[in-house]
Amino acid sequence: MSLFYSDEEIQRLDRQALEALQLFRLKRVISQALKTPFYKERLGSVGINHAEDFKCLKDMEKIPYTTKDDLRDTYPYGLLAAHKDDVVRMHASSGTTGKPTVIYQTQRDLDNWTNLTKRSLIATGCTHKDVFQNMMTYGLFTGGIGLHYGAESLGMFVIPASSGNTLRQFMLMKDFQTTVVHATPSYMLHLYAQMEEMGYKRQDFALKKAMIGAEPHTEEVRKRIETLFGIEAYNSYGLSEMNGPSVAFECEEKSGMHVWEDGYIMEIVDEVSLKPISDGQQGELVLTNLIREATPIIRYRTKDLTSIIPGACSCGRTSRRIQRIMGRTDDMLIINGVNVFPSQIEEVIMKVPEIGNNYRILIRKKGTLDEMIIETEVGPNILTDDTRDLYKLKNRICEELRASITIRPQVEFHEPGRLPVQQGKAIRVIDERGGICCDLE
Ligand code: DLL
Repeated sequence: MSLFYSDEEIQRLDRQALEALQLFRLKRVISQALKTPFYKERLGSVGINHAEDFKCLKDMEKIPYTTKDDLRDTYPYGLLAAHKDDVVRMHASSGTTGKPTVIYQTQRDLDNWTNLTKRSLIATGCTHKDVFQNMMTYGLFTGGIGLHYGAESLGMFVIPASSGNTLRQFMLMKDFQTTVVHATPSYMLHLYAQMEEMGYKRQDFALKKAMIGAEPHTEEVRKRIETLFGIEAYNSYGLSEMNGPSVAFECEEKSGMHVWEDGYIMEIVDEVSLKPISDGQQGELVLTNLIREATPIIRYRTKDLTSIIPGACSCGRTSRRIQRIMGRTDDMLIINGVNVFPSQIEEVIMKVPEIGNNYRILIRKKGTLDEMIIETEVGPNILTDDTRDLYKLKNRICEELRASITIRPQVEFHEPGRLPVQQGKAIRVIDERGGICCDLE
């Protein structure tokens, strides 16, 4: 069986051919991994001392998981499997506590990643005729640089605007007639909220598409972005440990994100028992990078919760799709014993037309009990400042939240622009119970 395919062919391989390719690449990753003391010990503990000891994909199940702590414990060079002279770049996680998790890439690794980011942009219908304004942060974070090279390689006109400076973003969008933007969903909503105040209107722009990712967001937020700007928005998923963006991306069908399975092996496991679960069931996504030699990472526990969408996509690509990430195992809130994911709250409030584009969830102790306050900005659709009407609206939202999450939080309204906005990933949850501020990354 040939293992050399064009990029078009590789996205449409049947399962048998795809798995043969995955096995071939995985053996290569294992022989790289065995060059590091960490994996030599880990893989050795399950009898894998040479790549040849690994016979079939099913053998994966024997290999222990790799966690973020493993990456931190081996900082800085413990997982480097290439010669340092062959490394051309590093990236690091955006974590706010402890040591960063560092990933190294050789030129070949970067080329492989660029191929996937280019493929992702093509899957959303982008072409070399598009003007691509990249509003993701450039730097150690992978969002900016990651898609930058894919866009250039596709021949797009790239504006490396990076994040922040909203006024300049508008100017660039107008003067260069940007057709595609890349931003976090929260920044897209912030952009819209600022547009009028900064002297711009939708008609000034030629925008057609937005690539949105790097943070959890609901279908309601996507719809908002699409409606407000009159564009199509595509969900993009990735993490620095697996390179960055373009682990999974929506195609033009927008019915789940295709995991580029020639580049990554995905498993979905029960987040408690860590046993594999069947398609359609929600669990933790575990990923193995098949296309990186400098930093091999096998069976990485992402902590991201999703499920595999059964069946084929009508676009014809055979790489399987996952549902949008509904949260992380570590961002589940426990409020007076009830489990709540921030995405459940977003889903409810973003459906309310009177609610603006920014919100946050505050949790604190009141006596011995937990108290949850949802702070939202009001939007331009609010037709009243009559306190009775506002009270009724709050009440309605509280009831809808209770129906969804079974607890009744307080809701507080703020003037547009009052709640803080982050340049990178949105901080939606302020948990004051332990004085910890947890972001939604
Ligand atoms: O956020 C890489 C990226 C950049 C993805 C630009 C997409 C676009 P990290 O900073 O390492 O990498 O954060 C990774 O962010 O484990 C998820 O929890 C979250 N995340 C990323 N994309 C999505 C998404 C980049 N589309 C962590 N939906 C991941 C939900 C996302 N969560």
